[in-house]
Amino acid sequence: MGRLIIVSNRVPSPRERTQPAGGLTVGLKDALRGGSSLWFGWSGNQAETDADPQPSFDTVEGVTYATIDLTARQHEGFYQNFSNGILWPLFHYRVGLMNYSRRDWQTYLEVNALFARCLVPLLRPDDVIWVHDYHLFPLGQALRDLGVTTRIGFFLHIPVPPWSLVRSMPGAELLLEDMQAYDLIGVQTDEDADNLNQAFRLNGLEERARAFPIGIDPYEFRAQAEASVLRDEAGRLRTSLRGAALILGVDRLDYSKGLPERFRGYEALMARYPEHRGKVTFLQVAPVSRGDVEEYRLLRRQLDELTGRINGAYAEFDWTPIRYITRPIARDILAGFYRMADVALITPLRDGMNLVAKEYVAAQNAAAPGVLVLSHFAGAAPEMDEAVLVNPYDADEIADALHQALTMSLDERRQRWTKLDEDVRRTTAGFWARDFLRALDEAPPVCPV
Ligand code: GDG
Repeated sequence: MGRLIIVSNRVPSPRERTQPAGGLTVGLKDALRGGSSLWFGWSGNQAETDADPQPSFDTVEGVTYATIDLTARQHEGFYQNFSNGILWPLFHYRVGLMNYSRRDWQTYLEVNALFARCLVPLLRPDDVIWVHDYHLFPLGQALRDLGVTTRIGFFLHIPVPPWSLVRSMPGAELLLEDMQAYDLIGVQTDEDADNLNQAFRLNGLEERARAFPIGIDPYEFRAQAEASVLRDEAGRLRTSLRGAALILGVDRLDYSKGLPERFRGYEALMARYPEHRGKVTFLQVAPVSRGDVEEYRLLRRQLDELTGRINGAYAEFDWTPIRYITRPIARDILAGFYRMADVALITPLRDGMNLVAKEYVAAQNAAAPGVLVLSHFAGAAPEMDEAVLVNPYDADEIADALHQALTMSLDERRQRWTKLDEDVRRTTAGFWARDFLRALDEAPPVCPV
């Protein structure tokens, strides 16, 4: 059997155990364990010259991690400007936030070609290649241009809007054409697959997209949550709540996560359901990401203001409605907070999947589970219709959902949670990776042997 080659922009550092494990890392853990395999991507470090970098290698538990450095110019054009400043907002339906520039498009293509040139010498003829995410749309074609004929699959972790919106980006047709180099394209939901296939069709291209919803490792997360509620930090949180119900939000500080809308929803709960004042605390953990980008600075200012306004209006001398933290919290502490939370409030305006929703379900105590309030626009929503689903743009709907969750009977909570938990345990990260790789193996090859 050939090796599995994973390519992603960032490569998880195999020796840094404290790093939070995303769905990608967890899902691939199983797939990578099988035999010898290689994970290729950017090191996170800066190269000094424009000459092609030499990959650095590190092998841990049978997996070889090969990484290359990028220059400051490449990093800025490819990663910050094109990937995060153009593709990220566009694919999250926020075309107004897209800052398009042709120069960044050129750098994006240049770095994808560089990835291909550095990867090709490491490949063997029977390898299977799996490319991840929007940073690397053109990589498959760049590899084919260098003569790679093995199977290449692609998985997109973010949503896909309809073609009428995607085409606002100059050159979108070219991206689609490049994607024809992949034997199979995985996306998170049926809606994403329909949108991408429609885009292919309207451009006279072959439909290659299928939904493979990503999952978590629920057993590992549950164990972590069970251990974590026994820690000192969980005890301190419990004591500080003084009997108040806990509503928890956990998101990277990103405009796709609907944080200002969520805070306004909580504000509407305070205003319209005064019986909850003093009896509930909303804890929002939102570690700062991409802090050097203007849109993210604005978002942070908006949240600072909203938190101040809501706390100023409703706090008592011995109670604060919102606790808002912009630093990350270690995973083995956070897992216990999930288990303690009576309600998880997860209301992205758009999200590829949203693993926090699945982690919350996995962390619950079966005897007294909490309630998941989830946005219709999370990729997780179609699978999780036992959650209380909300339109995140409607503050009053969020308030009603919170009231419903806070007053829900134990019977109903258990019924809803049992179904959610069954699903989370069935569609794990390991299942996702195996399912995709099997489909890739069976897909009609772009380069028949
Ligand atoms: C992309 C797509 C898709 C968050 N805060 C802390 C922390 N986290 C952890 C969570 C969870 C992960 O980060 C976030 O996962 P998401 O799925 O919510 O979001 P993205 O990072 O945007 O990921 C997304 C995903 O890819 C997989 O395909 O679901 O839609 O955007 O695991 O627990 N972890 C720690 N401290 C924090 O403060 N330790």
